[in-house]
Formats: sequence, C-alpha cells, structure tokens
Amino acid sequence: MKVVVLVGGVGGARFLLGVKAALGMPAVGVAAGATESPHRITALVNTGDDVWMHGLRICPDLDTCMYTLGGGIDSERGWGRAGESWTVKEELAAYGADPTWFGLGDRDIATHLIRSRMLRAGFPLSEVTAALCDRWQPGVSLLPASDDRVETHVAIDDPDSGERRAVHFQEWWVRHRASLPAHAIVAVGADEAKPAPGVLEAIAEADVVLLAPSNPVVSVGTVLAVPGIRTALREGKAPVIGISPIIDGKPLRGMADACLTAIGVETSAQAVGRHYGSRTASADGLLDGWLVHTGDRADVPGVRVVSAPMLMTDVDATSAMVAEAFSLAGVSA
Ligand code: FO1
Repeated sequence: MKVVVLVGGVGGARFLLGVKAALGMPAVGVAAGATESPHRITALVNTGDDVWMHGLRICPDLDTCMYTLGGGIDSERGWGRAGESWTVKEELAAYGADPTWFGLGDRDIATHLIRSRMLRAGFPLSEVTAALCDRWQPGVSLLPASDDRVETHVAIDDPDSGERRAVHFQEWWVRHRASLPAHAIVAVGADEAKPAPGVLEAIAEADVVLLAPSNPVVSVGTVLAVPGIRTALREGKAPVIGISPIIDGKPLRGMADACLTAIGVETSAQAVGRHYGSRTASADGLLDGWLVHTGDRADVPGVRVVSAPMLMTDVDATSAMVAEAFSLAGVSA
C-alpha cells in the first residue's frame, strides 16, 4: 500500500511512528536484512518553521521527523537530539550573539552545518534531506512540501513599542511561547513556491492520504499553501482522511489553539474538520473522512466522521488510530 501523510513536527513525527507500525514496519529505523516492506510511506513535511540562525539553515519539522523515525530524537523535548549538550549555544551567548532564546544543541548543529553547506553548494532541500536520511534511515520518504523558501511569519503587536510588526514563526513560538496574539499568520513565499520533486507523484500514486494530527494552521496548513498540492489531493484517487489534532476542545501539545484563533477557527474537532472541508461537498475542501477522539462530537457536512481513542501515548495506541483511519478510508494493509 502507498500512504502519503501531511505532517508538521512533534505530533506528526509521533503519528508517523504509528503509520509505520500499522504497516508492519519497525517504528524506528528500517527492518534489518532483505525483508523490504511492500508498503511505501511518503511524508510531505512542513517547511514553514524553517529559519536561518547563526548562519545555519534549521528545518525543525524535517529534523524532528528524521530524528524521531531514525532513533535520534530527544523524546522528552520532542525535538533535537538525544544526549545533547549546549556548549556552542553557551559560547554564542557569551558573545552576546542573538538570538539566545533558541536552543541549538551541539549534535543538532552538525545536521545544520551539513544542510547549510549543501544548500550553499546549490543542492535543493529535498536532496539535502535525502542525504541526511542516508544516515538516519527513517523508513519513510521525507519530502519537504517545497524546495522553495516558504517561511511562516506572524503579525504581532511588539510587547515594548506596541507597534504592529511581523516576526518569524520561531520567535513567536519559542521566544514568546505563542503568548502574543497573532493578528495574522502568513506563509511567506508560498504563492511562488512549487511542490518539491516527488510530491505530486506521491499524491497521484497514493492509495490513501492522511492529514496527521499536526497543527492545522502552521503545519498541515502550510503544506496545503503550496500551489498544486490541494488540487492534487482533491483530484487524486486516494481517499483523504484527517485526524483531529484537537481533543475535547484542547490541542494535545503545541499551541494550535493560538493559531486557530488567529485564523478565526474555533478550537474544536468539528471546527477543524469544517476548516479542512469536504472534498465532495465544497469547492476546495479535502476530506472524505475525519477521525475524532472518543467522546468528541463533530458534524462535518459531506464527510464521514468516526470517533476512536486518539491519545498517542505509545506506538501501539498510535498504530490503532492509524488502523481506524485506514478502515475509514476503506483500505487495508
Ligand atoms: N522548540 C522550543 O520550544 N524551544 C527551542 O529552543 C527549540 C529549539 C529547536 C532547535 C532545533 C529544532 O529542530 C527545533 C527546535 N524547537 C524548539 C522546536 C521548534 O520550535 C519547532 O518548530 C516546533 O516544535 C514546532 O514544530
């Protein structure tokens, strides 16, 4: 079976562990020896979080997926490397080099050094990612939604001057913990961006497409902002099943509620399902099915809604969620 998953960072990476397990693959890494799985998983990963810092290109969601699926993640933080140290970060702070609020770990910096050098040599992000995945063997194809620059910026009122200005998503998310009201969230560059090589092909060949329970605005939303992707999903043969990132009115992690408020969508499974929309009953909607947490109610016109336990407490729980999504799609591994 060919599965395409639209993902962001921490939640999306955990979800991908369950997709691999549901297809009988080892959640972390790849099966040893010849037993190559007959199944294919392609993750279309958000690049809106990506940022230049200290001269390095950082791709948080691609790295979080790569480390999580390759066995290098610090599972406590959900991002960055296990066994991390922070010497370079401390030295940068000693120089007063801004920003000091972003956690750049020593091991993680090796990834950014290789990526930055390859990008400067002219390699597209998709080839850089494939090269980094040679080491990590995530067991899925990690594709950036686009090789072109797409960066999420947030319009806020400056906490000191009060004047309205745009900051990079990372400054809003990490420095301010998304505590400043976002007056607008813009995927800068999305209009001119093209889907990365392999993205449209993966969608066209897919047997099922899953929208991971990632942030519907700054993760899945930013992938969908790349021209051509939404149309490919609507016109593709594969059923599109969304997994609600909101459980009884609250985002599980991250601050999806702050992002949903910014775009005027209520923080509920029903509102997010309607935000994605029905493929058959609306002009630009995507969903054939919508999976919500047991006990949540959601009426999404033109979309089949099913409830199931949605807490990704471990790989087995996530795998069970994915199995529910597959049966809602009418496919089986
Ligand atoms: N998230 C934080 O909350 N604090 C950090 O200092 C931080 C550093 C960081 C460094 C590399 C990286 O790949 C991710 C990092 N993240 C950090 C997560 C990052 O903000 C992601 O964009 C979010 O987790 C959303 O996916």
